[in-house]
Amino acid sequence: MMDRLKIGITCYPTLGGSGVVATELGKLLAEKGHEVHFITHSMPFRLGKFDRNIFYHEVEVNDYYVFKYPPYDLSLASKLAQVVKLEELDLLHVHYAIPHAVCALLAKQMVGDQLKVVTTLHGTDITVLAQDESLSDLIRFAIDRSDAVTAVSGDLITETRNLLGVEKPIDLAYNFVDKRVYYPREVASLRKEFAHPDEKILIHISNFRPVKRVTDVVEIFDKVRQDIPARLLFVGEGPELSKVLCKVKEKGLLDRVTFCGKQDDVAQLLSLSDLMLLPSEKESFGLVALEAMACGVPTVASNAGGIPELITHGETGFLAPIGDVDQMALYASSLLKDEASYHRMKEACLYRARYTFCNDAITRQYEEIYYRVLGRP
Ligand code: U5P
Repeated sequence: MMDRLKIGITCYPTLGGSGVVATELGKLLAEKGHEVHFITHSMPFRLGKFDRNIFYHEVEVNDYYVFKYPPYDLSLASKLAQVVKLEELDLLHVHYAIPHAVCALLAKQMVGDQLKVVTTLHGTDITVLAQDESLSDLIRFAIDRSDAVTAVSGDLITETRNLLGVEKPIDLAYNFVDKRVYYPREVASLRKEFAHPDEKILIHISNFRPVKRVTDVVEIFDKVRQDIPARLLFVGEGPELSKVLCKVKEKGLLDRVTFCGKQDDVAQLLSLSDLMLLPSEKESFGLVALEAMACGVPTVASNAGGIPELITHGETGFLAPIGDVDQMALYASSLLKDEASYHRMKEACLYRARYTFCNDAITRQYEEIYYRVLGRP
């Protein structure tokens, strides 16, 4: 008989890999019969349909004039403590060391030690903030005091150790995709709206932050389309969008590139694509490449951060040094021209996504961590 847990989840529920994975994990845990309470500043965008095991508690941040800055962290800590007491939660699973783990630790002090805190590191807080001396002690504190810490790639664990000198054991729990959502969809007629049958479709999905190097995507595409008939889809929005648009115009590619903006059902767009481009400067996991993989779409990426743990060079995609757009373009065109290799790679993608990054196995891994910290093996 399963020991039903009452779990609180805090994440940034907006676009981005961490919010998506935290929400999906919560949904899967609820499906398994656990009671899941999302405690966030807005409704997680992929929460979807009603489930009697899922609850949502909104963190309201009041902007009183005595505060120079709205105190999100304090409002969150106080809401966490309230919900833990009211709903008798067993544990809080928080995404990001700061601010979320720090807030959860404060809530733990308020309600008592029986509350356990599991913290998942997604990258940004470690790679960006740990280099800021003023915050590194606080991040180290959040990690050391959490009852368990997980990270989404081996590379992120190494980086956390190197940058912060953390010795505490960190569990590796890869990101995952729900195989009922991410699979090759039947999109033949939709595909016709984007490209002619003889054209290949390349896709890039991101938040268009500088770290994604989206202008490299344009460079790579420009080289590829000089070799083979091709089109490019951009999905998502963010600060670099106007720069990217300028580059597309400058290269005379406007009629070959479609900007789809933010999209909810990316599995559809992935299914009609032939290749994903992810030339990031830094990537602790690269969730979009896994989503592509699960739809049978290989990725040409940079070899940054955790990407090599996800994409096996020559098997499920190709990797090149950051900024090496020539090499990435070469890999992309040669793969797209070689039908037999492409087919092999597609099959390898489907297999790897299904068996290595399977939602069932990774959800079970998190459950084991929860039972471990609660002393209920
Ligand atoms: N995403 C969307 N729609 C968009 C842009 C991104 O759903 O328009 C999702 C991706 O599918 C992925 C996450 O799940 O946001 C970004 O992941 P990452 O870039 O943090 O790896």
